[in-house]
Amino acid sequence: MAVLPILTYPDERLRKKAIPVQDIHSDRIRQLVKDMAETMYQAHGVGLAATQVDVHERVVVMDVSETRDTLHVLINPEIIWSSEHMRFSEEGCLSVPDIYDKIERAEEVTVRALNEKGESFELKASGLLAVCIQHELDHLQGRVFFERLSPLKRDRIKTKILKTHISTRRTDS
Ligand code: K1U
Ligand code: ZN
Repeated sequence: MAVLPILTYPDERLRKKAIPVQDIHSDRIRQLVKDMAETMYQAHGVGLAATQVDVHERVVVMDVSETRDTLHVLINPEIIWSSEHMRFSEEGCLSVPDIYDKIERAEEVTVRALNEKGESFELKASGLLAVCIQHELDHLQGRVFFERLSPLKRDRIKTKILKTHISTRRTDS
């Protein structure tokens, strides 16, 4: 297994739209899932989308358990139902370090996906798991969480990140 480098905003590769996995039973996908899980656990995240490790196929791993022993693997996930009821909750992102804000999302969702064995399953989620599913599926669409904020808030965050990005690049050279 390997810990993979996580892309950070404003890397343009985070904007790429992921395509469905075709070769679900391949060693490549089996290894990708293992490496993504290791990367997520090592980064202390509750989720990770393949986009974040520069693989533009529809693969997500998640574990919102306190004991860190309940891994969910979602291949070719699609949200098939969202509650009308919305809820704000605090989000962060491994690809957008040090930025946190309250994002409004559906309180409950049902996702349909394939597991590592290629079997189809449905998962109805609420709470942190529902937030995580929506956050990760946004990544697969090339979207990061703060782009769901108002244009004013989004621009403030972008400016803050770009300032840090430019000053870090200056001190690197
Ligand atoms: O995709 C990512 O960048 C991972 C991200 C997913 C996330 C899920 C739900 C809410 C916010 C973000 C994280 O894992 S952020 C870090 C984290 O460990 C965490 C976030 C919320 C609650 C508990 C932990
Ligand atoms: Zn994220």
